[in-house]
Amino acid sequence: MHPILCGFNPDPSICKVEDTYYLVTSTFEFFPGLPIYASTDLLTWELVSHVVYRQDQFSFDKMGASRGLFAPTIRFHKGTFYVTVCDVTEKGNCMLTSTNILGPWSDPMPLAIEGIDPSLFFDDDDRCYLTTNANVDGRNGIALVEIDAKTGNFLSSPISICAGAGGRYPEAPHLYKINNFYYLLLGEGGTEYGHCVTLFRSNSITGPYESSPSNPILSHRDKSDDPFQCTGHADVFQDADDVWWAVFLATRPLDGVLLHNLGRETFLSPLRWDENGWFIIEDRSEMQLSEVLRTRLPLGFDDKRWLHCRIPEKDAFSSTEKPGELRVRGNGKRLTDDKGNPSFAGIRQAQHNATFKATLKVDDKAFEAGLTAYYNDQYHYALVVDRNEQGVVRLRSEHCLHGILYVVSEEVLVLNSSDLVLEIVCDQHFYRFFCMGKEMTMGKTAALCTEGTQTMTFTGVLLGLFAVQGTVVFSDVVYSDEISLHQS
Ligand code: 6LW
Repeated sequence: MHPILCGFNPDPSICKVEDTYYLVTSTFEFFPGLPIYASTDLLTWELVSHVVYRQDQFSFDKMGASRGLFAPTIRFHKGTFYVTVCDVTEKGNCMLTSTNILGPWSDPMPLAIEGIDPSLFFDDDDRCYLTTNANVDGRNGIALVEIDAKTGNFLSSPISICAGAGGRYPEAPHLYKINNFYYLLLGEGGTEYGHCVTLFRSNSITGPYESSPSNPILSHRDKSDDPFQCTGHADVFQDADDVWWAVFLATRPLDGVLLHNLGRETFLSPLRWDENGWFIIEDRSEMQLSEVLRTRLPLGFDDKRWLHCRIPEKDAFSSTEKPGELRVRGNGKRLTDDKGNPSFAGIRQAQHNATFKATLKVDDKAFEAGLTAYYNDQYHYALVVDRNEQGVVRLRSEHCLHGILYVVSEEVLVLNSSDLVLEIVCDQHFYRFFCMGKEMTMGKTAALCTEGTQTMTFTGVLLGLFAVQGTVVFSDVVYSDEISLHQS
């Protein structure tokens, strides 16, 4: 197994159309939502579009940290792409469709059942079934219901088909029909260190489902020394040579400690079938990375990888006449806001060793703007440049931990140039912030890890830029990362 989408890319789901694989992952409160990655070789992935890119598809404004859009599933049937997802903040389970992977995507159509992780399965007779984690008649587990694929309307009553193999939170159900068996794949054990993948099968879609003798068919819950942890939430598929694979999520914790800051990432591993028609997910941890996984590119502002916290105000980000320059307008909203739309844009931190650099132009108007290592509104570090009405420019280091904002340092800047080069350098131990090559502050990497957050969170660190007040121009933005040797 090895990562194919590094950094915050959890809950992968995949489908193949002709020669191309399409993969979607969860994005929670971040916008645009539900990225679609495309590949023809399973190693090289390009972010080609997003399922959620319009203001009117979901109400992002009230999506708190790690709420919003959970666990999409992508399927293709007879010319149409279907993405099912749960908006845990407002709309619940719903479905979006498009005949073109690049869109336009429909508005969400409601799927009238509570629970999370909705997934579609099209049977040989074209009937469409929804499976989801749900509580039906007091039985918690996986529910099945036939739906009208055009509208999402239910054509039957939901029934409970599986309670899992004994782990807590049976979820992430995916149904497949292979050699006349219906196979049901689940995530169980919670998305943390007890996470696993389990498998069931039946001759009939409605069950009874028999548990695989090999369950769990993938788990690192007893492998605390493995560099990859929390393996679970899988989707399986067949490649052009009829070889079966799984995509699933896993984490890469910091060296020697079960803490992870990069979020849950997407991994790939082949299936191994046995003579009784059961499969497991091959479990050999390796870092097989193509060069393209590593990013050392200056970032254009039309790069699809930029993420915002909720939907930014119209015109918060605009290009200037000069290529490579971005104008960012602050609206008074801060990185600490748990609602609304701070003027923030970030890139997934994809490796433990990474840098993010940008030049901020200090002109003669008041503003407040800077760079941030942002886990969420309650956990982030920032280097803030603040110019007041009198023209005094201050440089401030902020640490926000457990929702408490500390100003760690503040000093008046004597400017030799109007172009301030700001940089974040990350490793396993620290996020270090630099201004014109001088180190200004550092924060512990361990403090921006999922395990330390006081509410349950599911995301990963983004490295980015922001403006709070005034309008500023950023240029020469570069993100780069490096694989540490022990994993190559
Ligand atoms: C998602 C569930 C899970 O809904 O985590 O690991 C939840 N699995 O399937 C949030 O990503």
